[in-house]
Amino acid sequence: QLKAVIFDLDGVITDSAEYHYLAWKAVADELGIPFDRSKNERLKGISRMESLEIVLEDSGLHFSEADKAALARKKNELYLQQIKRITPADLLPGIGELLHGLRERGIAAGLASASRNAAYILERLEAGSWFQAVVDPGSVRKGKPDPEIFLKAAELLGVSPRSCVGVEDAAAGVAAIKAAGMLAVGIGDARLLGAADRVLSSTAELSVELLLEGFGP
Ligand code: G16
Ligand code: MG
Repeated sequence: QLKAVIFDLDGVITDSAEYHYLAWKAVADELGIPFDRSKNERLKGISRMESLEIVLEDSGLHFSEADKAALARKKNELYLQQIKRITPADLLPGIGELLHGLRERGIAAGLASASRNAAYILERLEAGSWFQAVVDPGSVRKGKPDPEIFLKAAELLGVSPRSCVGVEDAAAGVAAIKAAGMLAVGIGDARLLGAADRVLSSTAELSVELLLEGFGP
């Protein structure tokens, strides 16, 4: 029986994944490092500092820890400039209706975002009250693709991972959901999210009925 749906934030609840890309792109451009959308794909769901390592790999550039911290801070400042403009109209298509439908049926909603800005984004979207549990990424030892953040969300909601569906736009996130023993719905390119039980090209295709399908009659 479906008891909870655990959502990723960036790229699922709102399109902040695009803002992460733009901010990393600006940092990479300034350093003269090649960075494109295919490389950006690898940063999705990955923590800020791990993302920086991926941006810097193969650049031949070496930075001290203090310089790396400054680059990560710069990226976050650029990112914050973008996300402060988020309004409730920036919920991705179908997400508001889905959260509504879940509540009507007594199915819980949880948030498993690697972003330290997740609470602020939920506030901007005025969507915080729809989630019965929001995992603090600072409390998670291993990031996606480790299942820890999804398991933590299930634990906070008091449900078994077997009765959860996870929704993700990143390959690392889908891997985390599967490793947690949950059903995975991927949003995006099926070639990148093939490990998911179901891949949808857009959040607009999400519905309570579709999520219930994975649990049989
Ligand atoms: C998100 C993004 C990642 C980002 C990470 C950390 O995770 O997908 O690209 O690097 O959060 O974000 P921040 O720098 O805001 O702490 P998710 O799990 O919501 O997709
Ligand atoms: Mg994401």
